Amino acid sequence: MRVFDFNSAIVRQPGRSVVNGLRAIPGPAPVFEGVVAEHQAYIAALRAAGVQVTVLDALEQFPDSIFVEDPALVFSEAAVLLRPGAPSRQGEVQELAATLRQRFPAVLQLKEGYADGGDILVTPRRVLIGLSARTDAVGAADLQRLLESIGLSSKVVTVPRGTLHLKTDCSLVDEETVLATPELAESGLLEGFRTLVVPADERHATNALRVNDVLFIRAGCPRTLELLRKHGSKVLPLMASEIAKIDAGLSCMSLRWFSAQ
Ligand code: CIR
Repeated sequence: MRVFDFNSAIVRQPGRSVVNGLRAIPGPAPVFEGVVAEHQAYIAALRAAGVQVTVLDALEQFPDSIFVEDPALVFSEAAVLLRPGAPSRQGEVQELAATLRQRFPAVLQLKEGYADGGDILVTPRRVLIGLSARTDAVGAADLQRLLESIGLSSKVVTVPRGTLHLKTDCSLVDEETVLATPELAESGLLEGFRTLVVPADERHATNALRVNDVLFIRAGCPRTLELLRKHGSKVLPLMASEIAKIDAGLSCMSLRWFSAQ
């Protein structure tokens, strides 16, 4: 089974508070109805790709809770409750716990430090854990220990300064290939992978999402689309301009896994 073979996913409806989601640089707030439209199209794309999607209710008290990828990490054999680095997001973990306990044979829990799911890139060889403003060395070490307990090897890398998450700057395209920003491609961090480098003016295209045979990418990135098509990827452009106003992309809106049950 490939690391991007999925038949199950969890997403969470955006609350009206999503317009107050965290962002690194001040700017216009997203329009709620626009976020809802992007989210609905995303769910439809997951379903069309063959994934059964569980849609959780909105949580108004957590503006960023639509980004379910950050408080947890899931594999077929276990889920891991993480410790998000942003104080306003830490309560999202408990809001996911019961749903994960119903669906996974084991639910592990990060005990110390901080780690966001956006900093974790699962590749066929190993799991890459990015150190960032949200994931620290203590959290990364604790996560490595938990991953080892379920038979997964991992490597800790350092995300370029100013990048929110590791996966803000890269995504797995296929078993051997990663889509990356010029800086990440040059950093040596993706050693062993073929890199497809997005043009500098389309760097927001790097947070793509491979689901079974389809690669979801940000709409409005024509040169990246061409690059990926030339590479042989089956690409599905999806709108993400509203969620991008709160620093989000395509991977962050779901937790995905292959359930043998
Ligand atoms: C945050 O800053 O936490 C949210 N506004 C965006 C989270 C995006 N998550 C992700 O890419 N995994």
